[in-house]
Amino acid sequence: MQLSIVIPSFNERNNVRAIVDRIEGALQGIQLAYEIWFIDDSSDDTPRILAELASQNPHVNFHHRSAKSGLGTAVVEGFRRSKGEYIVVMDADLQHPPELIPEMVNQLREVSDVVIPSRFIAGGSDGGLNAFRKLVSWTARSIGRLAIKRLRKVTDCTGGFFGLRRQVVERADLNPVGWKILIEVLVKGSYQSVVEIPYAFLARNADESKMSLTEQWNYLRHIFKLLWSSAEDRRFVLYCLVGGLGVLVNLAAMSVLFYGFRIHAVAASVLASVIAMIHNFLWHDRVTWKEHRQAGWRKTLRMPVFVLISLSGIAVTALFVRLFEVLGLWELAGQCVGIVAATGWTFLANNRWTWPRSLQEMPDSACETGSSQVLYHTVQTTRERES
Ligand SMILES: Nc1nc2c(ncn2[C@@H]2O[C@H](COP(=O)(O)OP(=O)(O)O)[C@@H](O)[C@H]2O)c(=O)[nH]1
Ligand SMILES: [Mg+2]
Repeated sequence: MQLSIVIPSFNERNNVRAIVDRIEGALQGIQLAYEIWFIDDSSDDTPRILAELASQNPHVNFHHRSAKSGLGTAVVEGFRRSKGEYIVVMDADLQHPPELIPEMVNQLREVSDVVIPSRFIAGGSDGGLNAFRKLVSWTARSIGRLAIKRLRKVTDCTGGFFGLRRQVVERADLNPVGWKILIEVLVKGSYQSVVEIPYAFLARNADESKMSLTEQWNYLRHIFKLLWSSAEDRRFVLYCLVGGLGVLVNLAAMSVLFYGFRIHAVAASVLASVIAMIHNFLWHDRVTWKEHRQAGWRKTLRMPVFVLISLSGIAVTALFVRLFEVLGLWELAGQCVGIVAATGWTFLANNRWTWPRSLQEMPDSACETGSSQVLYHTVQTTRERES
């Protein structure tokens, strides 16, 4: 079997026939052995229609699960049951055009391990959503791309339309929370290249969207779970937590020194900052960058380098305050922006110079044992290429 098309379905009685017809039309005349797998959780008569379709059409298979166990696990079940060398995952409601499948298979055959039709590259569009859902979708994508390195270069990581070579997921322990199976595949799969091709996401063909607030919540849980399972992605969150804790330590130390020991305010302030800096250093050394252990002379450099970088962070913050002052803006806002910028800068600098990866280091987690260098690229539409 060359191609398996996996379709999760829930109460899509008015769509399943149409999507099979469209897929058959799209693959007509192409020499390709393929199967269609519906993984269905419906509570209406969709399973009856699927059984009918399967009896009439040898390409169609379906598995009905008695409980509504979620879109993500339905796709994993589809991976398990299907046999194709290439897999395409798509929704049942025709928001994902089956006419793109031949191009996706071409990409998988000749170019890339993973192919993602994208609404957000030149030639693509997401006309299928109203303004509110576009905003929600943009926010969700941005959170995912900010939090997780492997999603950063993918413009459409939250859509349910993608293709892959089977070996990408063959050995991956997929355990998605909720709907966004693609982010699970991108984080846990083994692949060397991802290509995005443009497409127009259209309005639903029939029946209703099953998206809900619970699913948005599940998405955040999923992102957090993936982020926490990767030392590399977890690091920035830990860095911010330690920094926040450091502020509390700073204030507590200042209170004790100034009110308790009656030390001069300026001296107490400087001492409190030094104590906080040491506190932060120890946490970062033992927890935040614990995988980046150094040996020999490199080890003794950590503390002075950390102090220098912390001082440069103070300078960055002050620079922003000065900039806001010059522009006639509120200085306190400048301080806030400065703190954000300094946090980003000092994190990157510490990652690079205080705790650089040592050569003997083990991969950070199981998630990172796959390909470390992934090639990302996009292609233009056929129309654009011809013109
Ligand atoms: N098997 C299964 N499929 C589901 C479930 N929830 C949604 N789906 C299917 O997942 C696809 C995407 O859902 P849809 O309602 O179109 O979401 P939207 O496009 O984000 O509005 C459709 O094919 C649904 O039928 C579920 O719990 N189980
Ligand atoms: Mg849909």
